Amino acid sequence: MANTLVYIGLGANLAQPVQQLERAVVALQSIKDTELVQVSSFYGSKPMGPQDQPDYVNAVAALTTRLSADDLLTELQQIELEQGRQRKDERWGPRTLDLDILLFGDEVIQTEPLTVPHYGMKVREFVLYPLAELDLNLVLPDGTKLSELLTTVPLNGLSRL
Ligand code: ROI
Repeated sequence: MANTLVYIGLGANLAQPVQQLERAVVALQSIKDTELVQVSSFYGSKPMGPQDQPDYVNAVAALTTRLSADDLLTELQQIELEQGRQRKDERWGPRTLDLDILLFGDEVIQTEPLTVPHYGMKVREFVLYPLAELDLNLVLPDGTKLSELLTTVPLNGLSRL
């Protein structure tokens, strides 16, 4: 399979989130048939969803992979589980580690486990600003420019750590 450029969103708000993300970055480097290309700064962000949970630490990583999107998802879920993620997590509740496939090349995927581009990415400051650090000229599969999204999505307290 050819190499695909993939963007992954990283998020954590429990059990020392900065360390969770640092550990996750190391784990990303050991995924088979995959190379870590770039990691954004880490950002502090206000919780989207229920407010009675700690602030998040978020980042975005770029990978190239020869895996399929499904196989990459399996690898990412394995890393989440190794870092104590409880799969029964309430929807939009706190988590030790969340790894989301934001973009998988320019593919549009709508299967049971996987929606790519990530359904929330266009409105989430904690995705868009770290992504812009990696490639401000990024264009989504539907033609939307990242630089345009940034003008419509405020920082909402997002801060580079
Ligand atoms: N809020 C922030 N700030 N960062 C996240 O990564 C994040 N992830 C989630 C929900 C619960 C929607 N809120 C979040 O899954």
